[in-house]
Amino acid sequence: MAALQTAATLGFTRVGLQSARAAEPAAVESAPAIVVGSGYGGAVAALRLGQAGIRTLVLEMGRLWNTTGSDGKVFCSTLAPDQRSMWFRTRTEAPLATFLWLDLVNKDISPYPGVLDRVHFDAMSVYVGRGVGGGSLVNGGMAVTPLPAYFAEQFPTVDVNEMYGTYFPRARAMLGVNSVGPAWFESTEWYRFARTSRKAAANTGLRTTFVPNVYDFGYMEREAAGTATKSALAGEVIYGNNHGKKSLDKTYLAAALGTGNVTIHTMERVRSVGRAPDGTYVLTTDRIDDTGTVVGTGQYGCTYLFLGAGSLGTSELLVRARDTGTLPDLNSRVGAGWGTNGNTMLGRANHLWDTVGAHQATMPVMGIDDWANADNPVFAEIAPLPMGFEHWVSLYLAITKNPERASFTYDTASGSVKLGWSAAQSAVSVRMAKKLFDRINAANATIYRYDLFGSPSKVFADDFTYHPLGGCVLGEATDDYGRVKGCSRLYVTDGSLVPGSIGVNPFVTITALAERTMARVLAEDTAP
Ligand code: FAE
Repeated sequence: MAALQTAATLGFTRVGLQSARAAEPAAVESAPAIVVGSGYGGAVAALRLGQAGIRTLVLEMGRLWNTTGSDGKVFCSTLAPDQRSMWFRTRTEAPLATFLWLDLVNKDISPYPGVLDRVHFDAMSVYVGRGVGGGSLVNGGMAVTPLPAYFAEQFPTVDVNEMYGTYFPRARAMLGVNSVGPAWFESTEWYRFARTSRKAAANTGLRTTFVPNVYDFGYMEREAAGTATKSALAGEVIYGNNHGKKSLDKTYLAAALGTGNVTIHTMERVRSVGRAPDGTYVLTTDRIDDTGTVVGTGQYGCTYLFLGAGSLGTSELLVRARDTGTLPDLNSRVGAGWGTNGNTMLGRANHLWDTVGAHQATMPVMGIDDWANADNPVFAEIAPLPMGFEHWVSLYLAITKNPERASFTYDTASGSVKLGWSAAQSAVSVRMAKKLFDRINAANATIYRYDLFGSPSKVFADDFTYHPLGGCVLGEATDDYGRVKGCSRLYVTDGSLVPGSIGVNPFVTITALAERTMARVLAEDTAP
């Protein structure tokens, strides 16, 4: 695979087009195709365009994570965060705010384009990855294929057989999905926490299931044996993994650059999208430096525009474009259908004899699968809490079937895009998670932990999500293949296509849908 590099203008024609806006630079860099964002949707688009021989520029607002800091590492660990951890913050904002109600988790840091962002809206904040690879840099690597029946419920116009026969397998193969060895799982201290949660689930009569991951479990076993540098076994995850994880920069994006047709510009945030009189797309970007200062403005032109800026990024760009009139033909479903995938986090306190281990791998490999329970469908990921000491806490990220949806709207006064999600909508997820975990506590004579999420008695973290989904839902804001309605040659390939819920961790679905879109678009839309 080719090493990742960025090049300022490699492969692009600089043409002296008339600027669309007087205040902007006259020079416009043009490429046949532009991809905004380098997460799952963007990476699939870039690779398949590059393979088709189409010169493609990827614009990414975050950094390329390939240089080491003074500690010799590219990423910092979750237990000792520094400036590399979060996107322009003076203090980290980890999902677990406290431990024993003490502010032990978060640390002061200097502002820097760090790898994890927490985007705050009124009643919901959303964690996203920033950098070449998007969410793949910070996520837990859980590579879960949804149940066909639920996929079909969410995407009634998509051919399920084709998805499960072609696009899910293609996505999993490209992403490097593998599974923990069952024998090693049963014996290693690093997954004691998962076995303890499995026992509590079994005592309740609940089913658990192994969950595949993109972390290389062969590498992890070598970490445990002391023959490889520790990453998942050294507390690395939400601020990046220095080893072991097949993030997109090592899979799709490396292959995309290897085609010779793809270039990535980093630290360049697309601010607006419009159209020139000839129908080509015109993008304006802010170029930022390591202090976050805008040091320049870019203008780009393309024939084919692919939006892979994630549910938040793509929804924001399109809502703004519609409501400020730069793309007035976008329909009213742009910005709608957003949900949290029903995310709720919680902790349980185990009995003293049910230890979870001082040593915990950061990659989850097991979930409690109660999705088939029609009264209260929940899939709960058994999450690690690697504090480096025994704490008897079982942590979970519950994915509930919350039907609530919200919309993004453009606020003319501030020029910003708002999300209309309310606390009452999160309460629906909490009720469902509580119903399941009340059962688990009753069966095991255990209680919740009250000390993990800030305020004195907060049991359920209902104010953030890892799984923002929707905003440009397939078949509503777009046609059935991600072609944006009202704007020819404009495509969405990321999580904004998923209507707010998919029942499992979402990146395999996002990747497979992007593969499906690219196969169709390259066959039908880009032919000469
Ligand atoms: P994403 O990966 O978010 O990529 C969007 C990219 O666009 C980012 O690199 C942005 O910096 C960039 N961008 C945004 N706006 C602009 C702009 N205006 N101009 C230029 N660039 C822009 O989108 N999912 C799983 O399936 N399994 C897991 O175990 C899992 N764990 C997670 C843990 C954490 C802490 C987090 C935050 C997420 C987790 N997720 C997990 C969710 C998963 O990472 C997420 O669904 C995907 O990354 C979404 O993919 P997209 O392609 O939609």
